[in-house]
Amino acid sequence: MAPLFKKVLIANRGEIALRILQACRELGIPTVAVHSTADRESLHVVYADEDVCIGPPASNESYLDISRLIAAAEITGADAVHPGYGFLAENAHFAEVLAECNIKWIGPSPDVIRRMGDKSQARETARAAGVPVLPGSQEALKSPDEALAMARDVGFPVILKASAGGGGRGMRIVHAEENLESMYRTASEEALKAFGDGSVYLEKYLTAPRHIEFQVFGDSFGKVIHIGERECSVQRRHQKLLEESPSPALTPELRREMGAAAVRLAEYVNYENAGTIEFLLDEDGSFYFMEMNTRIQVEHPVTEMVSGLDLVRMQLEIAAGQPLTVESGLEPRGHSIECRINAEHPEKFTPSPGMLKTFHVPGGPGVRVDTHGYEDYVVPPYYDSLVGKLIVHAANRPEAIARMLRALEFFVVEGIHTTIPLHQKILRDPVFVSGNITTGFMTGFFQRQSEKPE
Ligand code: MV4
Repeated sequence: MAPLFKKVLIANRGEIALRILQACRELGIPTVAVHSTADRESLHVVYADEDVCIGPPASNESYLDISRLIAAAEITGADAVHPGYGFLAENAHFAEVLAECNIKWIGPSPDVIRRMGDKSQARETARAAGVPVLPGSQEALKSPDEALAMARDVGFPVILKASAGGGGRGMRIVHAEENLESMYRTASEEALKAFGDGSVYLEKYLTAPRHIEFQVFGDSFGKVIHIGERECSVQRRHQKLLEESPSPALTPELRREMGAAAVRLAEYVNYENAGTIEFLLDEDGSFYFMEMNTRIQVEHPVTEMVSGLDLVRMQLEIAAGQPLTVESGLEPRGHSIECRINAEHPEKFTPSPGMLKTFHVPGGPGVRVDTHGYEDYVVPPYYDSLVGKLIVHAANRPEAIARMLRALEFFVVEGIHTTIPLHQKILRDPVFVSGNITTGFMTGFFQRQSEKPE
């Protein structure tokens, strides 16, 4: 059979560029790597069939420069582009320009990207699709007075969120009326600075929810499925540290209910390709739509481990016009955990770029390492500090924790600091082990650590 595409250009770097390249290779699709001058020695460049240098280290002049990416696609004859995550993955304009150039975008339509990219509009879309949302504003707020009236209506605490945001920037939790006006102003200013859009909306704030997200897929024939959930409550400064699937909180009934809600929303917007629907799950079992991500995510491997599917391969197949061949409602097989291995100082959480003087990756049963790192590779200081992801799969959660502790011990990195020691402490934390993890987990974890007798 002819390959799905003539040539796929991978508009990304690091471990995800390598992950996409692996999927293309298995499907017999030739690949083009693009790279900045800082990434010449990166593995995605080494393994790609062709590579194009697209500019200096600064992302704005390389991985974020649409004209350079289009030029790279044109000179290599690529007929499709996979954006990975981050960079231009949720840039509707890039998707439009590619369409104009007759290059297939491996992702959802520009209209859906735009609609879900505005978080306040996404909330309204979820409500219209019959998916529960928290009490709050229907549209972006127009004034501090409107915010105050709305907050009184839903009751404190409330949370202000940037419409153009996501991931915590321009976000403020407000516990009392007297703080609302000033926090509204600072949230809006922060959003304007960060996203060029100062719009802010408001929701009732849940104090101890779980962050649970559903993997969805749609094909070009209108079929939409979900592939279960990921538990992502272990975050620090709105950066996920560790993810798992299934969530220890979900019963098969709740999984069916939340999965059906996720599918309903994706169907409502005629979603095509891979997407993620984020929910907050309250202690009483109620769940609420939070955001939709219109890309493949960093944590997709835990879904792959418990479903046995190759999500990147599915993205390529769908973009090439093939139908989905799996159904919703797969029971998760065993348990999977992912630890993000970041080049950063374990206590200060500041970046720790530099040369990997030793880089021994673990292996053995149920262990997967997604990384672009190797011995003597230099982690450049210009990009995200993720150097790899360690993923384990085992029969159940306790065995997955034990397997992850073993794999972390056998993951030897010298030359830079990493999050490996932090993960070892988290996996031994009694609250983590109990599975009773909420968005406040890391705050409580650091308190327990500081109280520990040494
Ligand atoms: C919330 C919330 C509670 N109630 N929204 C949104 C962006 C995300 N990174 C954090 N967000 C939250 N939105 C309402 N209405 C709590 C959080 C939140 C959180 C969510 C997941 C994991 C860690 C978190 C830490 C603080 C706040």
